Amino acid sequence: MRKNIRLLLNSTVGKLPRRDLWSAAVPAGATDAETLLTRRALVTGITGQDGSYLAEHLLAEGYEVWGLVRGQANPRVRRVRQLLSDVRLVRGDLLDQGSLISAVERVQPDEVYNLAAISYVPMSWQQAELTGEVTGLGVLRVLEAIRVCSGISASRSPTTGQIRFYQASSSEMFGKVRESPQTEQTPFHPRSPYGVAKAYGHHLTQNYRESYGMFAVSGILFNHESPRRGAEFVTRKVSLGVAKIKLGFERQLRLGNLGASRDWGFAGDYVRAMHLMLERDEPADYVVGTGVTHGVGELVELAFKVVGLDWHDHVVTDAAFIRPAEVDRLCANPAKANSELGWDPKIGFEELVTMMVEADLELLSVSGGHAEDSFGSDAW
Ligand code: NAP
Ligand code: G4F
Repeated sequence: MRKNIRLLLNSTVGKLPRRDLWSAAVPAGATDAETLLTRRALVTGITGQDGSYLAEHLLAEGYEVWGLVRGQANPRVRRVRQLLSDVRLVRGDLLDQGSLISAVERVQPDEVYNLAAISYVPMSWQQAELTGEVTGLGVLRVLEAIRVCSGISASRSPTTGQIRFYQASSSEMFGKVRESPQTEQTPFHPRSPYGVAKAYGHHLTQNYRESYGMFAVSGILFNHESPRRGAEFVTRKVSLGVAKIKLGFERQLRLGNLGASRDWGFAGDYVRAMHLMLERDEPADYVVGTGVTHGVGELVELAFKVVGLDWHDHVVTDAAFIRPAEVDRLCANPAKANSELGWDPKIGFEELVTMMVEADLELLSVSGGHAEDSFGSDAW
């Protein structure tokens, strides 16, 4: 296991590639130049839920964190600047190969976390080609940027100083599940253009590892939520809906399939697993989830219970939210992450739902019922 070491280096090793410096022994008399080295991470998807938690985690671990941001006037960038003030920003878009090469060249990262995606499953039917471009081919473009900037080719293997790569794979790849619970070996049967695009990114990450010897890994993460979750996802839609009803701003909550089940965990726990994967001596893929599954109906019942209301009085099912093809039930077997990474989730389902409802009650009380900014009030 690598350590997050800070080395005091003299000028003779100051010219080595950054990654080599981590494994270099501190030479005698190393204190004279006193160059303090910090590991450097580039995070795509920094404006999203996971990007925010990962950035906080890496900063706390002593990293220099850079976030890739896109667009001419992306409103979420201002929020990142204000609230993750220690994160440095670099422009780039997963649709634009040149921008990714420039970003990797500029940042010279030790680690790249590719969290950027079109991540809302229903949107992937409405904009299937765009989803394929961003969520699928975007992975290829990030890997190519790393490969080109590192000078890796079929005939030139990476050195010990290579950039490590994390890909945000998804339990949506299991789709119509072949077995339960799902492990790293469970075959994929994706049920949406999003799931298909993620499966492409997953296989490509394995392929770059096998073809070029790159340290490239995928975390197959099951659903993870928080007060920073986008308002379009069911947990946040429910926590916001419950808070609005409790505070008298709304009377009804319209939902789709209450019969589906998910393995829901807390996003703050899951970003620790991402980092641990890049700390390993050998690259490998890991399933990350709690191993416990709950129905959407259960989620709804619990969230209303937190504020002392009966969900039957407020929830309406609406065919508009039913998907063309559904993933009925997901449940992780996180045994490998547990034994090899020493990873465990700390926050359970009840605590998570209560945290989200309470955060939205506070957010809406302060804002007078408005939640255009879909992030909750916890430090955002
Ligand atoms: P999220 O909140 O939806 O964030 C997605 C991020 O992708 C945003 O920062 C967005 O930036 C960025 N993005 C979208 N299109 C882009 C493009 N063309 N170029 C550059 N950036 C772009 O997602 P999340 O919940 O944090 O999830 C992070 C990753 O994990 C995603 O890849 C998701 O598919 C995957 N995942 C999530 C879960 C989960 O339960 N949360 C489970 C498994 C896997 P803008 O602000 O510019 O739009
Ligand atoms: O919260 P969801 O939209 O999440 P979904 O589709 O499971 O995808 C999330 O988790 C994946 C990991 O498995 C990620 F890869 C992906 O990026 C995303 O973060 O829906 C959960 C369930 C579904 O079965 C859906 O049909 O809730 C059901 N549902 C019922 N009513 C609803 C609604 N989902 C949404 N978004 N809105 C509803 O009104």
